[in-house]
Parts: sequence; C-alpha cells; structure tokens
Amino acid sequence: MPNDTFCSWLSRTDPADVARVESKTVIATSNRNQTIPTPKAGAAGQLGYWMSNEELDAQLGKRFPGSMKGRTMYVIPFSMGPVGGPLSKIGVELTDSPYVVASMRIMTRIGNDVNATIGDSPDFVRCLHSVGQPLPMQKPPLHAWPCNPSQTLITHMPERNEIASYGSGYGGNSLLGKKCLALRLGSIIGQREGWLAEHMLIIGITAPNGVKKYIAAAFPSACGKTNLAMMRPSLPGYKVECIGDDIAWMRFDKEGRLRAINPEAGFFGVAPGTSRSTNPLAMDSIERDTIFTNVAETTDGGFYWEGLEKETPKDAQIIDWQGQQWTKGSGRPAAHPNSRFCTPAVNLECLDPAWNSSEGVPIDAILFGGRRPEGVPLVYEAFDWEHGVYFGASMRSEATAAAEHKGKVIMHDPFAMRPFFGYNFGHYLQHWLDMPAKNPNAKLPKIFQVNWFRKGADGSFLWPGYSDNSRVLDWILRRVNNEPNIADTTPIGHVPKKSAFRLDGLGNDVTDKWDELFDVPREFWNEETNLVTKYFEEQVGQDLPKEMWRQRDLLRERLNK
Ligand code: OXD
Ligand code: MN
Repeated sequence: MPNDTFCSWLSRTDPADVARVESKTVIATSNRNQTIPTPKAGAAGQLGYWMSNEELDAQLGKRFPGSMKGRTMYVIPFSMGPVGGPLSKIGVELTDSPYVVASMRIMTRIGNDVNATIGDSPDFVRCLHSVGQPLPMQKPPLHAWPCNPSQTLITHMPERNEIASYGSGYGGNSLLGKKCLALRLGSIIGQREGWLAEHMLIIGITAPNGVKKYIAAAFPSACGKTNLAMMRPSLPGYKVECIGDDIAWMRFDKEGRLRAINPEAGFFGVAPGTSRSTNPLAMDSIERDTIFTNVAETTDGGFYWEGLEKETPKDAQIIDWQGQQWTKGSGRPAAHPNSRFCTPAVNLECLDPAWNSSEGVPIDAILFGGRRPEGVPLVYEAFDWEHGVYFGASMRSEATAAAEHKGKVIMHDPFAMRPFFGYNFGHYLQHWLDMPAKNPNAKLPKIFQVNWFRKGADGSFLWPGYSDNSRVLDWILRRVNNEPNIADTTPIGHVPKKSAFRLDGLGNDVTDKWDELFDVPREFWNEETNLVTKYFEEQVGQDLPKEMWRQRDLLRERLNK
C-alpha cells in the first residue's frame, strides 16, 4: 500500500460473502425459551435464531466432515482481553483460512503466552471454522476467496462452550473471537457470572481541568462508533483516548465501580466514510500493518473508498472492490459499503494508556445511540437506571450495510445487540435491571441517549457531528459531575439548557437550529411509544420484565400530561 516500509494487504471476497449473515446465525441449546423469546402467533421472531442440539449436530455433520481436505488447518489460541486478566476469556480457533489467521493476529492476543494460560484447564471456548471448500475445487474460487454461501451456518453452543462456523470467510462470521465469543457467548457467560458483555465502545475523556472520566457507548453497526472512539474534540482543552471501538465487558468491582475492558486488540472498522476530515487518527493508523477487505485500490497501490474523493488525486486510476476499472459517476460504488480495515490497536495514536489494563477502567456514563432522522433529540438523559434500561430496550435505527438488510428502514435494535444476543432478550433486560440489587454498593453510571443524525425540514443534518460531538460529551460529563442548572426536563428525559451548552465557535447555521434539534414532538413520541409497545408485545411477550411496561406507562403519562 502507500508506504514502502510497512506492509498492508488487500483482500477481495466473493461478492456473495460480504457481510454478517444474521439469518444463518444460530444458537443451539436444550431450551428454546432460554435462548429466544417466543414471538406472538403469526409474528416472525427477530431476536435471534434457536436450534435444538440434535438439529445442530445433524447440520454440522452435513458440513464439517472432510471440509478442510487439502487445505492447511491452523490452530489459533487467543485471549479476549489481556492474557491472564481476571475479566479475560480464552478461546482456541481451528480454521482453514489464512485470512482468518492474519486477522485474528490483529484482532485478538494470540500466541504462546495464551497456551501457557490454558495449561491443563479445559476452560476455553472451542472455535471451529471452515470456508467449506475442500480441495480440489471444481472451479477456482472468485478472487481467491473460497467460501460456500449457500451452506453458510454460524453456530453457538453455550452448553458445550463451543462455536462452529462454516461457509463464510467474512469478519464477524469467521473471526470467532469477535461477535461469536465476545458478544453472543460472552453475554451468556456474563449472565451466569454477573457481568455485562455489550456492543459498546469505551473512551476516556480528559476535560480542560485535567479530570478524566470513561464512558461506554452502544450504537448499531456502522453508525459511527469507530469515529467517536477516535475523536479529536473541537472543544479546546479536551482530549479523547480510545480503549475500544466495538465491544465492552463490564463488571462492578468490590468498590461498586463499573469496570470495563475491551476484549479485542484491533479495530475492524467500516472503511467508507472514513477520511482525514471524519477520522484522521484512524487514517494514520491504517497506513501500515492493515488488512483491507473489499475496498477499492488505486493503480499506484493506495486504497480508495467513498468519502476519500477529496484526498485522492483527480487523475488516480481506480480498481473497484471486485477488481474492475472504476470511474466516478459510473453509478456503482468503488468500495463495498461494508468494506473494512483491520488494524492493530497499538497503531492508534490516541490509544488510552489503560487500554491493556486487566482490571478495566471505571465507567461513569453509558450512551445509547442510533441513526434517527426524525424526532429524536441530540442528547437526553434518563431519569434513573430503570429508565436508562428502557432507553436501551426501545432503541431503533436506520438499517446499515453491516449485515444483509437492505434500504433505509428504521429497525428495532435494542441495546445495539439485536444480532448479538446470546440468550433471551427478556432475560437480558432482567439481568440489566437486577444490576443495582445484585451490586448494592454500585455507583451506577448515568445513562444517556444520543442522536447525531437528526435532519431538518430541508433534509440536511441539523448537527455537524464528528469532532463537535465533544460538545455533547462535555455536557454529559458536567451532568456526571452533578453541575447545577444545566438541564431542562422533558417527557423523554433531561435535555441541555441552551445557555449551558458549549455552542461557542459554531456558526449561526447550527445554533439557530437548536429548537429543531431538541424538539420533542408529542405526536412523534406517542407513535414511537406505540411502535415500541407493538415490538415488545410481538417479540418479547411474557418474557418482558414488568419494569419495561412501567417505564412505557410513565412515558405515556408524561407525554400526555
Ligand atoms: C461489526 C458489526 O463488524 O457490528 O462491528 O457488524
Ligand atoms: Mn460492531
């Protein structure tokens, strides 16, 4: 790639293997209701797919025997979290994909010290992966990317501490430490052991007075988590440092502080939209040691994707993600919308000094967010923990390219975990609700909802986002510090007082839009509440904790007072 000294790699995949495949991702247990809620009669369940252990054995038996024939099988011992740390977990992945080996080398801690930790203990997750194309193949694979999309199946077996994935080489389908272990199995282990495995970034924010606080934030896939995790604040004197951009494992310690680690060791970021203006620090870190997947390439060996137009010479020749000549205006994207960079955490200039700390960092605030073009204010704060859990449970967001969903429909994505719940979402909610009672000395983080994506009547974004999101973080930290007189109360939560919010340095084109940005339209919110009610009834039914109905009722009351 652009730098002669350091090496990077471009992989092109078979166009039929470009994203996570949620519809082929299952959890097998002996008890269906432990794994997924029972949807209302006639409704299709959206909160995970269950399989019986017997059916699973039959499906795996049809796929795995002989599946690696002629290929090299690699054995990868890996640690999620610092090796030997009290919050960390060990896995061993067998795979026939060198791409997976190289990517796991970046995304997890692998090697002999992990082996030493395993010792004679059977307490590790057994992970099996095959691209599902024994040799010889009848015809050579497209782009040297063997896969078997029609037979793809990604399976989790919590009762056996096992994961088996067949047919796909792509990201979350094949790097089994990530979504499979750290989120799906992780959430089950967390429920059992009393901690939380969440689809959240973790950042440290140092305010101009030198005081540092950590926050965790959940956003659905491809909603700007990596950009927030590596933000360069526009507010003078602020510093943001990154612990992780995708997954947080969190547990209350003896002193009642919620401690978080990032179980990963690299970033598997969505490439399109990443640029010197949106995420300069990511751009610096991907100059070397990086595996690119399905991005476009310039003929002089550089990378290219949508969003890099201004940073690429006008006369650059571009080869698209499928290896074809590409010209601007051709009507098709140069890079696949879910194309990725996979880069080691240690490349990142703003990596937090505590990123490798095995006991984790103390979390003072939890944010939930999504892409909401209408009705949802820039930021608002929950009245208490239970109300915050309702924020997470009722999250909705525009679909993105990270999985197989199409179009800009607004989807329910509770806790940004819909594709990643390892067990029944109703029980997951109960686990969150039980945290205060089970940790009586807990210093509960405050909970906030954020939305960088609200649009005005003319269809343009009301808020500049990116580095200016530091203004939102500033207000959040001041709320965490209990600064008086900086919030007003609305039916949906506390919002900033305009006079107390750092708008200095923003033009009138932004500040004049304050009322639109923070409007809480009653009609919209009543309808939103109805949609969430329908979702809870259809998808979660009897498994929904009564506290969620109570929060729904309180919200309706406040809206219609
Ligand atoms: C990811 C995802 O890759 O959420 O992080 O899809
Ligand atoms: Mn993710």
